[in-house]
Amino acid sequence: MKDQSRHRRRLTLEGIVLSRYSSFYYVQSGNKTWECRLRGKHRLKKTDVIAGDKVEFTKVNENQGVIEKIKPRTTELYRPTVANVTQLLVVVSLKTPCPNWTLLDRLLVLGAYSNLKLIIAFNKADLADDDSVFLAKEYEKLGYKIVFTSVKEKKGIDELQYLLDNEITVLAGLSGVGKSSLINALEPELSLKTGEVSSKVEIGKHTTRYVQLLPLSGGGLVADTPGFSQLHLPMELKRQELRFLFPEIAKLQQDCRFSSCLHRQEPGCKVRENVEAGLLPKWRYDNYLEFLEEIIAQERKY
Ligand SMILES: Nc1nc2c(ncn2[C@@H]2O[C@H](COP(=O)(O)OP(=O)(O)O)[C@@H](O)[C@H]2O)c(=O)[nH]1
Ligand SMILES: [Mg+2]
Ligand SMILES: [Zn+2]
Repeated sequence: MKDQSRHRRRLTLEGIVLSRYSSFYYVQSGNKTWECRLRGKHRLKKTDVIAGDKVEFTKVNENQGVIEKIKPRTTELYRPTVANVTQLLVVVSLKTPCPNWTLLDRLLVLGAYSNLKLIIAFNKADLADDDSVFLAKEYEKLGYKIVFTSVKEKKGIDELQYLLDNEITVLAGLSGVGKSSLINALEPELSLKTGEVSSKVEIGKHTTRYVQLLPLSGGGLVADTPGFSQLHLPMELKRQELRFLFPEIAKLQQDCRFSSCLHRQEPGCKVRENVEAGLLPKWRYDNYLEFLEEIIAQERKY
């Protein structure tokens, strides 16, 4: 009798999983982080719950709880493994390291394919030269949300903050572009390690295991892992789908003579016409063709 009434008074809360360590899950709810375990051995498996999951948990004491239920996910990313991600923030440095435009386009394609909102932060604006700023601005014309930032001169940080509010954001970009510095500028208490500049893309097996979502004061969460660790295009991506992942190409789709136009050598291709007339950036089109060949080669293999 006594037990039952205690059971009835048990408080159920809702929260979001920030990280897992061994069999503990750190769940953010009501401005604090709860250390939770999973209910019973048979109902939920350890790997059923991932960072970003929205969960219901019952309170055990002021700091601990038991996860009872996972809510349906809106999105599910692998590498890094995060649920309910809403947007991808690609960080590009305008100098040291110099922008890699093909890598940027690849990341934008991957993000669009995962149905994520896309933001490009052009960082180290304090070091930028006119050429790279010019190219960066082209991305705005193409329809992307861009923001120029400088951690050094504290520029663009407020704007970035605003864009991350109430979103679950994963970061992507070369090592040394300033991802950790930007997160620190947004949330100084986090004091992430920064410093290394190299030309490597941050890839690593460990990134899949220890995903950690960092809470921002504006209610947003960011994955401290460098977003997409896999840079080859998804196996499932079909050659006919790629054209819809480049906004400027997608826009012209109906204007080509053939609705199936892949914008290579087809007659009456408006995309190629626009590129030749200088109305669309050539490097984007070249990257489109490069990715297209990659997909076609991939299709042939299987
Ligand atoms: N001049 C300048 N340097 C920056 C800026 N942002 C970051 N850095 C420097 O770039 C280096 C790499 O930064 P870090 O945040 O570790 O890059 P991450 O590898 O992408 O996380 C560090 O030495 C930073 O101090 C910036 O806006 N301007
Ligand atoms: Mg870093
Ligand atoms: Zn075409």
